Amino acid sequence: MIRTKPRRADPGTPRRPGRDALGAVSGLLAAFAGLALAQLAAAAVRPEAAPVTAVGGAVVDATPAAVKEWAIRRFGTDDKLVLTLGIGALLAIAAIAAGLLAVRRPAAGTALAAAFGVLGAAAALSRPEAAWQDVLPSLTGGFAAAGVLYLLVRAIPRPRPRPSGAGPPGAMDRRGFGRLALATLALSAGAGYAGRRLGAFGDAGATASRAGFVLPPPTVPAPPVPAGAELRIPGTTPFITPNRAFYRVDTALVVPRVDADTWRLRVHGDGVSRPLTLGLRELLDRPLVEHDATLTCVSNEVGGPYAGNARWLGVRLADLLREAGVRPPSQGGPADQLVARSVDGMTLGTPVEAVMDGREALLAVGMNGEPLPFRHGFPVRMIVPGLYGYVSACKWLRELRLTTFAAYDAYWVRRSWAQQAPVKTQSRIDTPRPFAEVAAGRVAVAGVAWAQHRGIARVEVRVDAGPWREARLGAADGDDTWRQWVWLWEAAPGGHTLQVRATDRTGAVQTGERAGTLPDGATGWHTVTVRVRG
Ligand SMILES: Nc1nc2c(c(=O)[nH]1)N[C@H]1C(S)=C(S)[C@@H](COP(=O)(O)O)O[C@H]1N2
Ligand SMILES: [Mo]
Repeated sequence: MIRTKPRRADPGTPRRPGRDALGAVSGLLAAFAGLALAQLAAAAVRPEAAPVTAVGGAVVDATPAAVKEWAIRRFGTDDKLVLTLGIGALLAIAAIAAGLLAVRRPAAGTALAAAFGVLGAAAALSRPEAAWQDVLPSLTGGFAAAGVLYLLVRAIPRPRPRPSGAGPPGAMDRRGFGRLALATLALSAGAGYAGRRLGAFGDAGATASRAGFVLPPPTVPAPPVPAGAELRIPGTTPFITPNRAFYRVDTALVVPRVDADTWRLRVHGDGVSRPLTLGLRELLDRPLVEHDATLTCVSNEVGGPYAGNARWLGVRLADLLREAGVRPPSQGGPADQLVARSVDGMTLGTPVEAVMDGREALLAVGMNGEPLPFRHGFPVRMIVPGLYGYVSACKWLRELRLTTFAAYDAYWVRRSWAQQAPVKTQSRIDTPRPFAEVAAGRVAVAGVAWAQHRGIARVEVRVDAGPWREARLGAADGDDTWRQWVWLWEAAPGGHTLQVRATDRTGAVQTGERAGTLPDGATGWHTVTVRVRG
């Protein structure tokens, strides 16, 4: 019998789309298997060496400041999630491409898969603090993906022009491919799960060291927060920011989990006559100071959320530096910059003069009565009242090096941010919210204002660019914290624009000139438009 037309359901019919679809599926499965095995390997080597984390970190480091600012504005604290999802999407596209290629040229397709492993390994090696073993997760993943892709593609049913003809070795029917695909999925899921368990096991020491860390009582307690600091206006930021609600800004795609029991701090560099290496217990042999201070990020736009206020507990940094023999530049010391380095290789440069001028610059271990949360730098971070976080607030601290601003640029300075960045006076309207609709009559306009280490002397509000009206201030809790403020507005129906400005205790009025966050912090008056119902 002569068949002129193949029947539609004939499984032996040579049809490209079917093979391409299975090739794409093979590519995705191979990528999944590779990532799962890489994750497992990273749990054994170092969490930061996982391929997506390493590539993500390299992308963060290479991102121009303007793009990073855009990402922070656009995605806020979700920027890390967006980055990871973006890398995942690109990887999926590459995996499909490798699968399609492998259907046609198995050697080329598998080579492409392996090449991604090499790319990940290169990214891992380029990270600060990288060691040679950091290539292992990506290489493991790349070669596993290549192997899986090769096996899967070989199992894709071949077009067989003669139903009786034997296929090439290794070719199976569709069910064979399906079984192999399922086995790959199961093994990858197993490897991924094992990786998570192993990761938790690897973090167990750090988790236990934090759980077992009892904050010593302060030698120098802070006075209680004055009762009047909290104005209790609905819709405003609380005076003390709970740790859970405290903003987080850092470049860490995996929060470093440092074991306090093995943590060491090294102090060395120019003008250090007695270099120090201290464990946590030794550090805490010194007097402990409690101090309230507001931390703000240079990336905070006018009216933005990257500000928080906490009660910190720690060792006076100036005393520790003096112990090491350091003198500030004003007393003839050779170093004007203190470079703090974290366990994940971040560097922040702080003026030695500011740290030693008498302000409560701390190596903090406590935040609002608990050990620092991992996200906020456990076991030890720096806090220097009056300076933006990126030039002072090193989390997961591990080294303090004395040098000069002329000799060394820290991480963000190399990315076009200013070397020196004292906090600019700012004020924010928390209520009413932008574009809110409020009833006519008395409306509480309220928020916070900050000018750390200078203090807030006055806050004024104006409506529709009219005269400035003085707001009522919450009680001051020193000069290093923000102050709440409220102004009662007799709101008339219609659309209105509210603006706020603060004056610091040196008498300087917050400038209305608008400037972006780059290179040393945004300026301008927070402006909120509202509608008042008649
Ligand atoms: N190790 C490390 N420390 C860091 C950073 C970082 O990326 N890595 N970011 C800094 C910046 S820009 C700010 S604003 C503060 C934010 O501290 P928080 O996340 O505890 O609010 O941490 C600073 N310390
Ligand atoms: Mo920041």
